[in-house]
Amino acid sequence: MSLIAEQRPTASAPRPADVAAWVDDIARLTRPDRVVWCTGSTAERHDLLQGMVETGTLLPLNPEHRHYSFLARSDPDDVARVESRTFICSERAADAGPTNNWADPTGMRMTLDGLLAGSMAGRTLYVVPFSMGPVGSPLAKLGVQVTDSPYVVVSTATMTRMGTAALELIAAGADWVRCVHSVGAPLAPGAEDVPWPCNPTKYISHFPETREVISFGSAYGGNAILAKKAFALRIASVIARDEGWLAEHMLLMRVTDPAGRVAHVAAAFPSACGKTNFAMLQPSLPGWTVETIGDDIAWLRPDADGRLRAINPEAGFFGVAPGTGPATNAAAIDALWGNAIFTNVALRDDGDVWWEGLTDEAPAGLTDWRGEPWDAASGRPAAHPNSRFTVSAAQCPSIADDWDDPRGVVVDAIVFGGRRSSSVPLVVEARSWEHGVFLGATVSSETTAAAEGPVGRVRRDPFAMLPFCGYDMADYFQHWLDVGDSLRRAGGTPHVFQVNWFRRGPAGEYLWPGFGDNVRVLDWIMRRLHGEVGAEDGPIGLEPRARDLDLDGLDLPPAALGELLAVHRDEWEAEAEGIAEHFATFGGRMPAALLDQLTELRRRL
Ligand code: GTP
Ligand code: SPV
Ligand code: MN
Repeated sequence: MSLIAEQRPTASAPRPADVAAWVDDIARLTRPDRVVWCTGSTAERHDLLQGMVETGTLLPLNPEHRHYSFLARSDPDDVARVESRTFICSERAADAGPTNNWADPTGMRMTLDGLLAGSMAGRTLYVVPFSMGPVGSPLAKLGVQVTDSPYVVVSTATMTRMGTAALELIAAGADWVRCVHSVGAPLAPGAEDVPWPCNPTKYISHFPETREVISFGSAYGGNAILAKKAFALRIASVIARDEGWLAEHMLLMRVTDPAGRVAHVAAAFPSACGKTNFAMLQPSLPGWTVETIGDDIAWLRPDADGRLRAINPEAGFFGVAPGTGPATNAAAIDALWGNAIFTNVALRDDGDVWWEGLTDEAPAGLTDWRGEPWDAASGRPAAHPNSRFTVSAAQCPSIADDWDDPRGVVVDAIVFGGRRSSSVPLVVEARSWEHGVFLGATVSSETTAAAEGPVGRVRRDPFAMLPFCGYDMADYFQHWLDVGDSLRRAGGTPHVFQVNWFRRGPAGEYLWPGFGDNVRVLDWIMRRLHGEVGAEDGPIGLEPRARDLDLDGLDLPPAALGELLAVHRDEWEAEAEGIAEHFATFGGRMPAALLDQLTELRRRL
């Protein structure tokens, strides 16, 4: 018998009345067999992991290869975020904007009440309190998730500061975000459970005015670990709008050059487009260091001195496994030595994990992510393209010593990137904050396996926030402009850059080596911050002169370099057309400053 059933909250843990009343309401609706308040203790995590091994949700890996780590195989129909089932239920449809699925909050609550009625029968309802950001930091926010998934509990324990400390702050009167999650798979008495309970009907619903999230039917990633995208981006972006800060889909890093100069960089790339890799970059240029602060989400807020300060609200990494290997991301590989949960990767016959890109050759005797013997000739990947690892940030060798400093770091540069085979050059700098906001508002990228749907289609993904902005995207653009105004009044705005590691040559090959060599772009950025290099004022921004890039030791044919930096007029006329169509979808809410930027782009072309 599982130890879970015997677990009881310690007598000292607070039970804030408002949380308790909310939990009671949900328990009355969902009818779990028991309610457990999580404390965040190691013993609690251990019991949950053991319980999941007993039910078959987790497979323990061979401890000789991977200390205290586990493999989860999801339902094959529950493998990524489902944007088509993600709803912003603002009181007015217009406030969700044209990029979100809006649903009437009253109707949605009725639908969800119907689905949640009895949905936790036979299961445990876990009460999971957490802090996004260092506990007690002025930049942090609190939340409580109730969930019937122990996998979500242990994932949240890794991804956030989960436990009693958060509850103590709530008991002392701090605001908190309500997150309700059910996999939607009630168990009849005596019925046998499946390893990955979920429901074909899925809803990930957000109520921005009341700061609530209700998610039904999925246990995967951002659909279920509600602290992450649902709270720290969708709800937080609304709170940030109201409070004058920014909740962003950004990595956060500290870069130090050979002269010892330090810069903090926040960079937005769409899902599975290289944030984790960039955040943990191992520089190929001597004398440089990159320290990781965050790999997916950053909260940025003007401080009392008018500087933009940022924290990573998370405490762990939920990283894309495929493509992560010793050559591309050694820091992530080292972080995964133990205490990790892998979801939908392949299993080796020696009890370790494997995925495409971990080694050049697939080992013999693999079991694929579905649990079937893998046949290389099948043409199917052994690991699901959106398979992930969940591991504590503190385990990452490149993590900054002070990554959890409650004061955060002052951001010097903001970078926007996307996955584009053509058109977008390696790097350009924005001429102004307004131009920087234009670069953010026009980010485009080929879609990846991080969300349901076709992969490789170019779409506009403004600020890499298309699936994550909790309100009207045009209002969000205006908010970025407003934050810039307040920073400027106080002294200055960060420099803004646009990058693209993914431009391809005639044979479809990547022109830029990427990964550790992306430090060469950081080098240019650093010298721009210090006013040491000039730039060409080109049609799309301030372009590097080839001679200013440090390409020492790089085997880059001149033609490839030329194409990496090229701005082709015909391609950009088409881009401008695409941007005009993109902006037109926002109608009258589109800020004039950005329409002016588009006019300026066309004039320069
Ligand atoms: P989410 O967690 O989904 O938000 O994604 P992410 O942006 O953190 O993605 P991640 O860093 O895990 O990137 C995943 C993919 O990008 C992998 O397939 C990597 O191999 C690829 N990638 C990352 N950096 C580079 C690069 O510099 N060049 C190239 N060509 N590919 C890269
Ligand atoms: C993303 O899709 O951008 C992720 C993974 O970071 S998830 O948490 O599932 O949203
Ligand atoms: Mn992400």
